[in-house]
Amino acid sequence: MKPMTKSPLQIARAEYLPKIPTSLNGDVVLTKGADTQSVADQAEIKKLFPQTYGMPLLRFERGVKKSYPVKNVGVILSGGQAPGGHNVISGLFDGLQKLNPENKLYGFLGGPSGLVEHKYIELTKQIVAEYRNTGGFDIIGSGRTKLEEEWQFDKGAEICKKLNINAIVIIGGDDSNTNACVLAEYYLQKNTGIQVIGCPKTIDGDLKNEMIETSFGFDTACKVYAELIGNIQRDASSAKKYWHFIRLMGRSASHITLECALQSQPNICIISEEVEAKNMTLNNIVEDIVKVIVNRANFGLNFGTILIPEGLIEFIPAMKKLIAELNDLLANNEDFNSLLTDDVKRQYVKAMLTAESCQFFRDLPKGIASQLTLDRDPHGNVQVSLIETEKLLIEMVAKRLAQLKAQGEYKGKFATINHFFGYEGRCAIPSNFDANYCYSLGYTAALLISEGKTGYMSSISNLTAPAEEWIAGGVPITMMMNIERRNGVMKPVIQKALVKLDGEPFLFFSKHRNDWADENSNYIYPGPIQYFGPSAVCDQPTRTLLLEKGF
Ligand code: FBP
Repeated sequence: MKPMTKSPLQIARAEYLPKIPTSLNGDVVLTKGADTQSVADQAEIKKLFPQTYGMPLLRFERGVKKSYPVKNVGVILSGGQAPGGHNVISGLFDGLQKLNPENKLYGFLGGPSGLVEHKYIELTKQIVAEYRNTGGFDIIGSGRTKLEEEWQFDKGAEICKKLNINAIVIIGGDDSNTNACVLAEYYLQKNTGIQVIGCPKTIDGDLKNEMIETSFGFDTACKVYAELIGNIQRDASSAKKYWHFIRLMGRSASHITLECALQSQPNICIISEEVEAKNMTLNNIVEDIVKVIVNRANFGLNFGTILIPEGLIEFIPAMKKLIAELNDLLANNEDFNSLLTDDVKRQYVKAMLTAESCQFFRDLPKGIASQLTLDRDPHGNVQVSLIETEKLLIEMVAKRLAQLKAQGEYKGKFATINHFFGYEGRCAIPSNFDANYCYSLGYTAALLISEGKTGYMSSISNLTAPAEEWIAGGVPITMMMNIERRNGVMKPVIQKALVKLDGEPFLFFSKHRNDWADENSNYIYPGPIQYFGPSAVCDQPTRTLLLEKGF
């Protein structure tokens, strides 16, 4: 037997032809909808974006043949990986080729810094072919450099001029698309002739609104995590000896955790947005968990699953205050950075905090306290993916159960295993949904560029219908904006979508969670993503999307 260079699935997947809306399957015509307004702070946003504010919604429909001007395009992958990024690029490449075979596509390397530092490659048919329907962002790499300063925009314009690039596509989350909008406005004001188009990416699922139904990657990542949770639940109910504390990625919003709960029906699932709304303390959360553990123990069930969103700690009021103080304290603090050991760092921090935060910091397990003082991300925020909240909860729950045992109120056994699922799903082979969605987003971006549009986000809607019935178009990015305080400064930004506590996905969950917590087994085992087979198995969108659309 020869060593393999590709798995059988990789080979089969390379041949997959993404499904696209029927309207894109031939010649198209662009129709304009109503003029738009930003979601809030209209007067301020209009003032900041005089050229791109208020543009109409756009939609592509079946039309007649038309010739399009030559366009050279540069594409950037920005931020964390999300399954389907390569298909956005394949769709963009194919769209550009179809609209005018002389069009060229360049990829800026390593994220937004590639544009500023003039690092790029030309994306050819052969290169793109290697990456069709694959996970990852390795075709050109990604990065978290923020594009927000004029000198960066000017450096970008310089390379675009040199390569004769007419448009830039930024594939990113809310922050990257905010920057795309600022860039579009700047290039228009400076008359550079460079268009900017955004594409909604992030596994976190928090870039969504009335017009953008979901961000790409959320579907695949949640399906991967839900499979793993289901497998753990089967193991838990077979071995009957462990409580599994499972932390799930998602930075601040709990969409991933909620979706995984809807798919797998764990015994306990914490939703950060609810914790904040109810003003819950860490102890309240621990008490809720303990109640379920004690009840199940009364039925002889000393096992179960608990889902924890990675952003949880930032939604607990006292922790939020502590983190805000730490963020300020650690921002460019040379003294702190020169300290050598964790112990010395903790002592230094304690001396600088307010009395209330200092007490809270002291009560935390040492490991967690140290993790809170780790390096911040480029936006100055704590890197929540590095904080092991699941271990914090295990420690606190164990303490409380020991007290109850001493009082004779708990007779069970508490053995635990902790997990963190994040990186396992970010580069997974995209599900059919994400493969089709991403390809359609890229293809639509090519159309928007060829139509001369700028400041738009590529949009595909009607996503709970079969792909053929999806609707392709463009949404002005200014429409999604409002003014928010970021790092102490009021800024125009795309509104981040948190879990809505009056939204159908959360309401469904809260209606059923008590049944999932009790002594009867209600686990669901979603199994691995299926790429080939019946549509009911292979093409289902997320439960979140289905519930939001009234299914
Ligand atoms: P994006 O918002 O850039 O898509 O990234 C999302 C995410 O996967 C979060 O869920 C997670 O907290 C973060 O990236 C981790 O980032 P990194 O891998 O850079 O540490």
